[in-house]
Amino acid sequence: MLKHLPIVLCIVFVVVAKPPYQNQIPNGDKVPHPCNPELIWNAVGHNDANIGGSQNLNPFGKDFQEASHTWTQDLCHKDSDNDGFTNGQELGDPQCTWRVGTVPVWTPTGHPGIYESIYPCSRVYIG
Ligand SMILES: [Ca+2]
Repeated sequence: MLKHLPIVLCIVFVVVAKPPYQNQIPNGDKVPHPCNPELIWNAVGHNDANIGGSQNLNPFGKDFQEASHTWTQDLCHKDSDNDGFTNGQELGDPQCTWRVGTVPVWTPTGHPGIYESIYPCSRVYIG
């Protein structure tokens, strides 16, 4: 049993290290950064791509919080960032049929909490 301990610890670390809400929305671990689509915006409900927690929520994060951190029909049909696309369209669930643990119909097309065309990439993003 002890010879397998490092493997077990690695698995536990990977599970614990994953942001808590990524699995609660479609493609939560695949949302592209508006300034570089090759990068992933890990903290989808936050204004910082990689810093989660209860502070600094973006409009989608506030709506997700109001929905009790659940992917509901209302949250899916809502356009949290007012960019003309619903949260479901941006996260790859245009028909709002996704359920936790299933594969979304599409890959994400945008960020549900960041209005991409007005996001200040030149001031905020380096790299
Ligand atoms: Ca939107």
